[in-house]
Amino acid sequence: MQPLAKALRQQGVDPDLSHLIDTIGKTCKMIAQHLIQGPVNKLHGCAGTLNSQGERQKQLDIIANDLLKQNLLAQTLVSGLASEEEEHCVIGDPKGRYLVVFDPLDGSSNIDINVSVGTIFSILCAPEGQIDDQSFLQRGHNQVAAGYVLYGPSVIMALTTGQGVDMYSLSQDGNYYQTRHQVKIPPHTQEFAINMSNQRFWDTSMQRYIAHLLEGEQGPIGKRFNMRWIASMVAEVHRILTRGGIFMYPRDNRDSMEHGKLRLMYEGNPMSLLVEQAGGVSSTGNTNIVDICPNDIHQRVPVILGAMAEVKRVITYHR
Ligand code: AHM
Ligand code: MG
Repeated sequence: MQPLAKALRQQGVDPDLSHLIDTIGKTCKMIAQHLIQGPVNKLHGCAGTLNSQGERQKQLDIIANDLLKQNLLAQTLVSGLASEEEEHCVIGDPKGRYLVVFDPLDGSSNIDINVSVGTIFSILCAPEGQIDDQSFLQRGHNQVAAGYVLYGPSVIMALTTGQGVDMYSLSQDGNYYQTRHQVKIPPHTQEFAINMSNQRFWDTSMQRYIAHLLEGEQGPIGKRFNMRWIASMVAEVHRILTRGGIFMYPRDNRDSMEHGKLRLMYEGNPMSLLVEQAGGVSSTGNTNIVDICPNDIHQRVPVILGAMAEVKRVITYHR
């Protein structure tokens, strides 16, 4: 099995970019240790603070954010970073080539029940001049690398540098080894993921699509579907990259949900690049997510991603 650094070298990835990915991998190893020690070190539960979007922060959200911030800002390669847990971008080295965007601990409502969570990251090239929030407002197509680290029974990094998707598992020797190469999402699926408790809030296109799925063999789609909902996007996308499926977090008519729940920069874009690089599709229902020109670093977006044929079917319901 190839270690991460060697695999990236063989793919011809820019050594600076590899170094940055390595730094993220090492930081995620530290985050994994904090997660393992969480109950013993009394790190479960809320921190008693809200993030800039008014969401309750968990203690481990803050620890993961601080570790990523500290380790990335120590790299002269990083000219700035944006995090789901920070109101504005944080400025790094003025000569740095890269911007790093991350959700330090996605699915953190799962921490206290010991269910999988993950770190999602996206790397962009830094534009010329002074870095501010505007510098990060680049389309998902611009990402030079994107991935996640899933903290489950194993710690696994899924990564794309625009040459397909590979997976690396953290070994007890402290290194990540390539355990899957050129992952592909089957175009057809019989497994969907959506939070069904929000059904009454969805728009009519989503209501109709899910109603038809639930009709199974007798319905217009003509096949039976299984459902999963982990409430941890990293775990859902990992399942889809591993055995296929479709994941949906649509917009709905509740207050503040008119653009969905998930964030374009921290969740939508990196996951969409991974899915597209694995042969899947990622859409809002109307637009490819990586085509969206962001207008705010914390912008939200409806997300429908996974098996190509199934996502295309959802798009036809939106028309
Ligand atoms: P978070 O970034 O605050 O953890 O929220 C994102 C998470 C996703 O991982 C997951 O798909 C979704 O929220 C679950 O939401 P819900 O609890 O509404 O089903
Ligand atoms: Mg998140």
